[in-house]
Amino acid sequence: MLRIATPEEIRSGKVTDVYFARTAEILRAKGVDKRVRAEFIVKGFPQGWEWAILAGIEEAAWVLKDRPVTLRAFPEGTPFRTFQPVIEIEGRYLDFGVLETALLGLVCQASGIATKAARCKRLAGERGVVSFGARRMHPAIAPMIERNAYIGGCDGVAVVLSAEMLGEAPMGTMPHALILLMGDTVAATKAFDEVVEPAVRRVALIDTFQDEKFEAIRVAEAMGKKLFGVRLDTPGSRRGSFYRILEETRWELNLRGFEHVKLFVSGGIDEAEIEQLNPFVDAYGVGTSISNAPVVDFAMDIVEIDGLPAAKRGKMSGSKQVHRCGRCGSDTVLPRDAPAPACRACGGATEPLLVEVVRNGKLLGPYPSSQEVRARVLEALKKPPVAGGAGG
Ligand code: PCP
Repeated sequence: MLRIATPEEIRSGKVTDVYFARTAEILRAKGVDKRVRAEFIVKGFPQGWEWAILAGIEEAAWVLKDRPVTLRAFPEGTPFRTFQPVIEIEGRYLDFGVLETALLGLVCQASGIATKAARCKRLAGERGVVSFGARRMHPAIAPMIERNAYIGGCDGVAVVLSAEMLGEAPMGTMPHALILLMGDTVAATKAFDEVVEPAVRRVALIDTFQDEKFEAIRVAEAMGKKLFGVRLDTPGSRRGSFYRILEETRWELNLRGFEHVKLFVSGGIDEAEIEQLNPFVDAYGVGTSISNAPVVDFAMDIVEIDGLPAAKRGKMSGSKQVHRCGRCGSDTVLPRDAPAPACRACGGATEPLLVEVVRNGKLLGPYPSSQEVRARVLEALKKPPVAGGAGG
């Protein structure tokens, strides 16, 4: 058996920390049934990040669907900063409190993956970034991981089911297994070319048996214009300077007229490697660093009870709205019903970011496609996301 919760078990509130279940039991026994507003904020990002990309909203909305609650959130794929209420749930506590564990899990992990993908894509620029990390995580959540990698900015995902759910073609080259079983890099590449549909780009893996430079030349000479690229997944024990290996491979290919052959690298790629290898790389396969991205540490906190401001120590009470300047990206946090302000930093017009996604259990659609969310993220990445302060 697979030790996974079903979607219905999650929606029913069974994936909950027991103290929430006991809280509901106590409140029911004592007849305490109050309306609350609860907001999600982050006090600090992992690894010194200055912003994060909000993700997991679509799934959170699905979990809340059909409960008499209202969900307001920043649009999925919006960059945000610490101490900003990016999600607010309004309803009777007994109608959603037991879902806190599941809701936090959805947005914490999704936002971490989307943010890491966005950071990698931002550094890679026009170079490709493909999600290769499903193999590091439980397969039941591969589509979730790769969906968030994709909306964060990855150009494609490797897993067949993930790609199918995104409405994209899966992306991949060839594994070492193919070359080992065919016995030779050129033989494997030719077999790939003979068997796989022509729409798939021919990218030969060139680190299996011999030196990358000589394998690249050999496969380029054998394939000519048909060869789209070569992938270097050089083992760590052989890398020495990966930068120099790439530089040399590029040089030798160019010298022989194979300028068209792209260089694709994978294995242990993270932000630092992207920055370092960019001069020679056309596309990255990024695995663990995206699929195992640090989570964004959201907390869900009550800020209003029966219409009155109420919050624990260290939290600002009351329902809020976040107004983002369309010109400079600065944010101003105000009480929910305060009029929209001009930007405090530059005087520009602001837009409210918290919008209703679920109203009284009804999903307010249509929900943007993954492609639309990804486009929003890529647009935001063109300038430093959320340039201004959090306001408040
Ligand atoms: C790639 C590489 C890494 C995988 C992808 C992701 O696999 O070897 O192990 O890398 P990361 O998690 O370090 O970012 P392949 O080269 O396709 O591996 P193999 O052919 O050996 O299965």
